[in-house]
Amino acid sequence: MQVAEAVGRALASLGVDAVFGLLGSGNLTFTNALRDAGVPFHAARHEGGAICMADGYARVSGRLAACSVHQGPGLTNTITGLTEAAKSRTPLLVLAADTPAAQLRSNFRIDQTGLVEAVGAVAERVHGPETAMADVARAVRRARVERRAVVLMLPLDVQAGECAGELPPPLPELTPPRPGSVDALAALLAGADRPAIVAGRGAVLAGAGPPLRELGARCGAVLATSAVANGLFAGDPYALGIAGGFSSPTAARLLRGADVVVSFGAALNQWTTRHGTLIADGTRVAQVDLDADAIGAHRPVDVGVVGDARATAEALVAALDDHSSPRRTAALAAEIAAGAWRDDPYEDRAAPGRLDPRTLSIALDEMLPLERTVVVDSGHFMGWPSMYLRVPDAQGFVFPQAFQCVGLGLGNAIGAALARPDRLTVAALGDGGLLMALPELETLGRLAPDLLVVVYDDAAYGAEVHHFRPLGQAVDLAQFPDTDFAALAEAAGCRGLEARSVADLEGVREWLAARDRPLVLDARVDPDICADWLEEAFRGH
Ligand SMILES: Cc1ncc(C[n+]2csc(CCOP(=O)(O)OP(=O)(O)O)c2C)c(N)n1
Ligand SMILES: [Mg+2]
Repeated sequence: MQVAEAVGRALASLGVDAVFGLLGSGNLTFTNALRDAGVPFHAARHEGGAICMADGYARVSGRLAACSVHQGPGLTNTITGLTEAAKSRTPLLVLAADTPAAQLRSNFRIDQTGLVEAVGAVAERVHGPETAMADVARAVRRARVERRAVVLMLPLDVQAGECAGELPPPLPELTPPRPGSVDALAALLAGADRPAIVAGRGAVLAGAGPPLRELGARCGAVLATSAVANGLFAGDPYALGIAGGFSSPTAARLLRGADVVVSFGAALNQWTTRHGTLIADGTRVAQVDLDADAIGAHRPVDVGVVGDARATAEALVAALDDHSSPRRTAALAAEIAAGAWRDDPYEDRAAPGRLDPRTLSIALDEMLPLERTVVVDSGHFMGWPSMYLRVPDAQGFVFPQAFQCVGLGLGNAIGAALARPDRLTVAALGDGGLLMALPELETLGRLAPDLLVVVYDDAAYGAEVHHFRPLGQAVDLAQFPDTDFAALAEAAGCRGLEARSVADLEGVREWLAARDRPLVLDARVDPDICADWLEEAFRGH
């Protein structure tokens, strides 16, 4: 059998669940083989969109997604989204054709390995017909076990070779190293008066939600997440939501009041701690992470445990008394329940013909079904959907911000929507972010997943305007004439709706009843309303 075909079949049998990509001569044969083996292929219009779709699909489904690209430019077009996936530790595969080693003068030739390693992805390769199946198995295993974005290079001459197509026998399942001892951490929690647990992406990837909830009950902790892990503790009466710039005043106060803070798979970086201000002086801090070098990287910690978040949480549950802690009182639960963002009073400051982004977000939160996946792009607007749109669980929130890159939201949302067709996907984008991802508007119209795009449209790179205007700098280079997103949407086969008032949002309600095509809601927000968290975020610059 041809290597290309055998590779496609092998990837399907190793659990690749969906493939996103853009076809060229170098990746057509193995992609066809994958499709023939029953793995659905979704065509993007730019490889930069395809990689984001694979990322969003993987984040929401927890299954292995792949992105199939042509050699050379097909791969370079993925690099920004690949960087995000690598930094976010999304387990995924990029299947990249590659120029034959001997074709020194090919136009397509670049150092593909050097390129992807430079952005933190793992470079793997199908070395030859004899090793092809072992090479594929190794790439899949590294993506899964190491939780990494792996790029599997497939040189054209190797793809054209012949091989038997038999996979090596499966390796045993790996269990992450169990922490040698959690005694010090268990003692710290047992002795705490007001502990707080902060869970991050490592906890989501490990599936640590249930044991962390139980641990919280046993030690009496309040529960919070970093922004990327939003939703992990949804529904728990002692869950504060997001720790960091997006924390509600109540959440921030309770976090500052903690005497012990334990992070599970969260970096405790400037965002999660608001430049350290959410952790009061004298608070004892512990950190659990799979990577030793993540522990203490952003701030000093008193106790460090190298271990998987779920395994460590389970070990701690076993080490603590098997009854709920009296530290969790009804009064505390009531205080938390009353302290969500949506109950925080604010003054609607929108100019006529414009929406206050808070009013917009709250109205949408009430209108949209709770079974939803919220995907948030990067920009000044990004706090509003993160703070005001409730999510049902951690899979219901996609926050591709590890590279702090604008423009990844639409692709992530399309991938997320395909992974969870049972939920409405809500893509919260800025006008700048949507225009950056514009090729995928065609993909959105063509694939027509159950998806609502909300454009927080200030006709500007608002983050830059709000950052630099107060400093007395000219900001006109970051401001633009209005874009008619509703018309663009209709042209691409979606529905389009412009909203300048809460009354205009009735159109969303009408769309919800039909939901026949994706809707792009061009929400004309007041460009002069600046988010409080932004000032905080810029303090580090
Ligand atoms: C790829 C990329 N280019 C530039 C930036 C710098 N940047 C950060 S936010 C932002 C503005 C994004 O505009 P928009 O999507 O409209 O959101 P807004 O800030 O207006 O809410 C820019 C240009 C970035 N983070 N990523
Ligand atoms: Mg904008």
